[in-house]
Amino acid sequence: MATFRHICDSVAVITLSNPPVNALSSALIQALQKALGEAIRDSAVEAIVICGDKGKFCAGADIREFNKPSQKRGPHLLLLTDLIESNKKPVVAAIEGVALGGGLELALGCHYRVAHVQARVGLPEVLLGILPAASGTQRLPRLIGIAAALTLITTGKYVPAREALKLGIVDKVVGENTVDEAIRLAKKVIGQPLGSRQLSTLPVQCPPNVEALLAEAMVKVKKQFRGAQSPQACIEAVRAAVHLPYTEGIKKEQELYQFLNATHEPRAQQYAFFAEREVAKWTLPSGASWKTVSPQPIHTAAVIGLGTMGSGIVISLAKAQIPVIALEKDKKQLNIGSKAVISLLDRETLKMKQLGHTEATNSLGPVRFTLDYGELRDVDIVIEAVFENMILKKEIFRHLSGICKPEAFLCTNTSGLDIDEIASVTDRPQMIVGTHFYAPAHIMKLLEVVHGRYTSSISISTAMQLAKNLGKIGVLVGNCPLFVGNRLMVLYLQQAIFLVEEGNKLEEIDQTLENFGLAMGPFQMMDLAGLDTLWGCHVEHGLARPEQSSGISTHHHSSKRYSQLLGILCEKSRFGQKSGQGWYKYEKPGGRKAMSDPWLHNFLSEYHGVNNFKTQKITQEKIIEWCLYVIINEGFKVLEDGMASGPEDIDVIYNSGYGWPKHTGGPMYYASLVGLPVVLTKLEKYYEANPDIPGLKPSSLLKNLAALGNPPLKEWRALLGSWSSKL
Ligand code: 3H9
Repeated sequence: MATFRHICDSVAVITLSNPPVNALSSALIQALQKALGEAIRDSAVEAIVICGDKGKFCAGADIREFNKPSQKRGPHLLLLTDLIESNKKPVVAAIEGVALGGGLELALGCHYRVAHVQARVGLPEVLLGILPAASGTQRLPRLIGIAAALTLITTGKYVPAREALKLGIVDKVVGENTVDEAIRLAKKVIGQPLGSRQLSTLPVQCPPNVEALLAEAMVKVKKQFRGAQSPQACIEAVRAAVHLPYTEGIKKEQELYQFLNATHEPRAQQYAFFAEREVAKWTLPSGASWKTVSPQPIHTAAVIGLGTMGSGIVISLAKAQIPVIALEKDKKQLNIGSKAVISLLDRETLKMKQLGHTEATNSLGPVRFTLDYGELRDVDIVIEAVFENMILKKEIFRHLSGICKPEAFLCTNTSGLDIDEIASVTDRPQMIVGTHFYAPAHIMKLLEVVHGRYTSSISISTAMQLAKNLGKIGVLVGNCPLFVGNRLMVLYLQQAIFLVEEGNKLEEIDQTLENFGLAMGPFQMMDLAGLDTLWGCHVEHGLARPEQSSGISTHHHSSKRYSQLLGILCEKSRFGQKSGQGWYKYEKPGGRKAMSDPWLHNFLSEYHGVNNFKTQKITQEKIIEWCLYVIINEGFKVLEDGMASGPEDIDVIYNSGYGWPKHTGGPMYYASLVGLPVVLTKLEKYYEANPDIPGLKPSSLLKNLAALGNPPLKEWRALLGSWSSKL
């Protein structure tokens, strides 16, 4: 790992080299400082170009070093950016691949920036619980203005080169030979004054309403990243750029950085970052793993069923340039489905064009609609996305067995049905995989890849690679009822319903959990998912009784507590957003804006009276424990059952599929943050008072780990040798 320099005429080229992404480790910063010093001192050198090895400029500070004590981290990148900027010889950044975080800050210290057309730039520090602390919050606003800088710094958005050019972040975009072009530019500007290129010396161009702009940004981030501190700190740092000279602004930036570092957020977010990458490194008990088993190429695909899920899956495949055949059962459904797909494709094409992807012109190319199963004969993969009904799914898979080529993988998008039962009717059980997409499937990042008893390692490898190709995070889980995500979720939703039965206001429950950081409270989430779908799921998985009897107390069976509320609301045609009323009311069927519904409140007070429920209003703190600790507890049970490889898998599922706040790391990380003994004690207390709710019964794994104190999450697996994945 080093930087090296060579002289091309009078230009020194310094190459950052630290595979795989040229992250700025302390060693690399040190080497860069040394190479710069040499180039500055060398009288034969009149200009300098900084580029990255292997087509990647730099992905920023080395995140793996963040937990090192700061005095051991070597020279600070901030000083280096000042050294570059104050240098009398022009310095040009040649940006290929990425210039992210500290990588972009380094480039902003340079006098000029040339980018390859496919490069992306951004300041994603906020997504790691910190802020750009090598002058990014001070230099970027001076370069592109307050409004654009605020957006980039508070969202962590990656900007493609063409957009970066429009914003003024880079000076030139080239289709090839980025380094050569940077050398050309460097030669051209030798001897020219650099004053206007030294960003730290420039004034910040402020619109007259700058305070209103900052206040608006604050309101937005408080809503969007509820409970997270780094977006707010980012805004404070930009405010400093507005009101203070550069050196004072830098002091404020450093102060805010230290403040954030003293909170749990950076460690939680950085854990979440690495967890996302860890889950791709799957291993099966047989020893087969991502390293040893190659995926089969997927050149063509088919999707069966063009409802909400199927349409989204078609779009996902089309976006990944995989030609797809979309099949429906009859003309009417095909007509409805194809219209939905075409309108989604048009929207995606427009979005891509706005992002500067000119090649996204013929978005309809890869999709073909059909009623004829015969057309699926030669596809490499079929993804079934029909209604959640085992008989129907078996019929389809039996049919596919007879039609598809023997090498075709057959996947089901079931959200919880038994993969083995589906596989049992096929001629190739080893090639049956669960691919559980999340709605809307073309947007949500998560893909649960479900491993059935017969699924081969090649099938797993192929499905995991497909997830990657679709730009998703594939998480491998076992074939248990509802798999992992929904297995935990139904218990959480049930807890929330129990609270309403005890007289707590559903709006308060939603608000409390949203304040904790969840993207949506449980009742709004249920309305979005559809109460009829959830009711069916609750009945199917033993969380409710199938028989319905409005108003009559049927909330216990075999000493297990149930709630029939979902079913009662469905009886009254309150299915959630789609029917315009559910737990909330909406402006129209399909509306999104949830409004408190007086009818529901009257109904609930009658319901309490008839059923004689004991009223138990609880505090916000208890709402959080009561609802979230069942997720954690069931997470431990999933690990105990070997249905997920590790706590990271559960956290990634929740962060990317259920709107869990990443600044707490995920439910399992959050448990270690609260302390396992604390979580255990609370669960024991709640279970003692509610022995009729099995979800509250502490898992043995949690008990064993809590008995060891609060061991770091990374050590859980080693501490409990007997716990092993049954994937
Ligand atoms: C920062 O810069 C702070 C500054 O303001 C200074 C403050 C003082 N460090 O994602 P991939 C690893 S904060 C260390 O699978 P892709 C990653 O773990 C930093 N390692 O590939 C993985 O390792 P492994 C701000 C890093 O092609 C491998 O590289 N920067 C870093 O899909 C490949 O990664 C960011 O937040 C890093 N900075 O995507 C950028 N980045 O093979 C974060 C990656 O062992 N990174 N690795 O699993 C990314 O967004 C993506 O990794 C990137 C590549 C787009 C670069």
